[in-house]
Amino acid sequence: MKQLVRAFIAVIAIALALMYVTSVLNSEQGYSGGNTLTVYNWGDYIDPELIAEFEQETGVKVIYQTFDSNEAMLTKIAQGGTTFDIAVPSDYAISKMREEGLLLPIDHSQIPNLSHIDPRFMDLSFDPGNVYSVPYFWGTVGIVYNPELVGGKTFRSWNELWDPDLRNQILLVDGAREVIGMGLNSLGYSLNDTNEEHLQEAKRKLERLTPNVKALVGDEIKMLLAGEEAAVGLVWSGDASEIISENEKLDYVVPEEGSNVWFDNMVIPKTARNLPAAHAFINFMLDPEHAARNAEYVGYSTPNKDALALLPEEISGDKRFYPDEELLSKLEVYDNLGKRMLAHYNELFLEFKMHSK
Ligand code: SPD
Repeated sequence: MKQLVRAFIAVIAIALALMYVTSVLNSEQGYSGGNTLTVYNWGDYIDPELIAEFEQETGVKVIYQTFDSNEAMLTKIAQGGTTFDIAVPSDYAISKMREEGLLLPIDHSQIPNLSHIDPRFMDLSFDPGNVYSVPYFWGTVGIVYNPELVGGKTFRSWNELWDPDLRNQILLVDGAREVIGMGLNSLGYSLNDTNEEHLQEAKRKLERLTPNVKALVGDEIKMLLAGEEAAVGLVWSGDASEIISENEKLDYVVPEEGSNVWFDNMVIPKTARNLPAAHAFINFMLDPEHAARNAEYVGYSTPNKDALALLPEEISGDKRFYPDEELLSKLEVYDNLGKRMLAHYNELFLEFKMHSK
């Protein structure tokens, strides 16, 4: 019995010694949350080799989870019980998270690579001074189409989506702001409109689009359009760029009535456990060589001016995905419309989805 007790004490002593050594090593590296970093990002939105390189360089193990809409991400972080160190919300969602106290300030002194970001993408209205967020990717919302499947037709206006010849030919990105915004823009209203009559008018107009809607989809939209399963899509520009690189017959246009310009930024949620690793990850992703590889891999537009300079001219010079100031000045950023109005947009979108089934 005594032997058993001695053996038990020895095991406990070894375990405690190991825990002590690990904690000393971790604190020397400054990683108070253990040697892990939990990243919460959109699906298909990072080159996985960069994650592996970050792990190798820092010794930090990355736990990677994905979401498919700002709304899903917001709900998950707000309800608690998560330990995300990094998340990648869009503009209006960043503003909402700031307002709800869900973000931690970013220590700029730990992000020297911030100097590579084009000043045009800094200090935007959803996060003045970039206190809580750092640019990751940006883009527009528009129409991707396959001229061969629509009799050689090209698109200039949102209203062309209502053409009866497009019956069951349109795929829509499964996003409340994108779909309701498109409905509002097609009527000449702002995609941030909160006038109830305008919203009901957009709702009725969108209901008339349903015979043309084949489905509302997530990341599969790229595979379906490149594979010619549908002729037309309402998409984010980065997805259009990826689709076109798979199938060069397709083209992308931002409609003349106006559309959305959006910004996805990295943030550190209140749930973070490993602040040094979170800052190290942001800085790593902002390194121009890493940011350029990431942009080439995912197909989205980089806000990193020194990464842009490393990209082939066929990417950096493509006005469809790096639009000029003239087009940008006609586009709107989604506003944070406040809790009640955002919930109303989501309701209208859900009703539209029910109608589309
Ligand atoms: N598959 C990556 C999708 C990222 C899209 N972010 C755009 C959000 C616009 N509000």
